[in-house]
Amino acid sequence: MTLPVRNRALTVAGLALAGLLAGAVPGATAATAEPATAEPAAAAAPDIPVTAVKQHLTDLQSLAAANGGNRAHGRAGFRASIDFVKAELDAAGYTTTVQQFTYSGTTGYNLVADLPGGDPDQVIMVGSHLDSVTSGPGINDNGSGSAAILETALTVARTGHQPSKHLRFAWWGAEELGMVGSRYYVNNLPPSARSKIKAYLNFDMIGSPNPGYFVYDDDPALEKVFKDWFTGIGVPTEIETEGDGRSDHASFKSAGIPVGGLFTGAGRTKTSAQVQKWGGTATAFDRCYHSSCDTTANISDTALDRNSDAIAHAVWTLTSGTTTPPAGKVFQNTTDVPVPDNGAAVTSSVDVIGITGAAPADLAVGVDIVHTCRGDLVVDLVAPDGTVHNLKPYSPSDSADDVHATYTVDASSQTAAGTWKLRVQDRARYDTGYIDSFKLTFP
Ligand code: DTR
Ligand code: CA
Ligand code: ZN
Ligand code: ZN
Repeated sequence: MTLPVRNRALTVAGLALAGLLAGAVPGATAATAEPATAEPAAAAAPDIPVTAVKQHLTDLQSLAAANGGNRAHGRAGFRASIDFVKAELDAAGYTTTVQQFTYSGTTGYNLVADLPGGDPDQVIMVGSHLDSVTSGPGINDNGSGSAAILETALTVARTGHQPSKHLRFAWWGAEELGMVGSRYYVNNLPPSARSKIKAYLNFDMIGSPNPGYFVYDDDPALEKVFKDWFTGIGVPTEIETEGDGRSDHASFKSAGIPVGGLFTGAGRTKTSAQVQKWGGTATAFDRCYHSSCDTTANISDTALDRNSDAIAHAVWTLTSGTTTPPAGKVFQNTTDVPVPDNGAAVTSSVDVIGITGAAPADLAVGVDIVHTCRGDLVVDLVAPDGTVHNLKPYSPSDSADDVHATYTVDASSQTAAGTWKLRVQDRARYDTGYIDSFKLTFP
């Protein structure tokens, strides 16, 4: 069935967050159908003093030392860490909740802290896992992220920052066992609460002693907030390629929530090109990863300071600005899928949850395919009920490369919730490529 399809090639800029960013970040390229309304720029975030962040690390290390040498799931050191962070936040006026779960027979905990106020229908979440491995105190992994977001939360309270959106922080349990705590949190969120979370920012290992500066590339709009900040301080960044699925942002991403974050590297070796870019040595970013030497001596103060300030910038930017709802709810799959040359069709899928009723008559279908001679390709959107919307026909005369487009599809006769698939088939020999990303944006 061929449908009227308008191919609007837009720069992919995280449409769902455009409404959050358009007025808040000067110069943000908000790729939306409507011109962004003029909004006051976000107030600049205050500096986060790295000395205060390091003091939290010292406190966490002391807690490990007093409780068997670690802060691991199920151990006394982890519960002591939860109690320590909770006490700081309670004193600062946050509404805190300790969520309990069980994993491998032992009790685990998540600490969630809400800043009173802000639009309850637009929640910006900031999280880090607080647990360590059993071999040591886990100061870079992940005291660094935990301490940085704690000091950011305390700075928000201390400065009396009143964000227009609701700000929520979380310290996860049992990440080292497979993102157990954050997955428990997301899975136990009612769909109505889940859909209110407009962004989740994850910080896991942000003070590595031989640091790289990596930005998660899962959501383009969130990626831009961080990249622009680092550009502003003259620090080059790279996209984070080691982490897909390897920290707590995966729990949120799999629920269709836009995610972003920062990372300074773990056990991998810094390349000579990266040494040229960032300094340091062509050795592991963190030679004490998951080791007993992951102590307060295993921290780059410069990296911890820069990343703490970048977190504050993102929090101020994303929670300020208009109270209008964001442009839409995005479901995206960025896993690369090779397209067999002149072969069987392949698919990339997204699970749409938290949206009831029919899909819209103007469903935005973002397609990114890297492929020489795109004319070889037939591209379809397959709805959960099997209905096929042809997005791009086989067009042998079109020898240009790649498909970077947003199609508008009338999907109003299909139900929104369910698994939607982008189906791609290469109908001619010799040119090859892969599906780079597939995105659905619901108004
Ligand atoms: N899994 C994390 C460390 C880690 C490895 N790669 C990434 C990428 C992005 C964030 C974290 C990580 C841990 O051991 O806690
Ligand atoms: Ca700072
Ligand atoms: Zn970690
Ligand atoms: Zn770890």
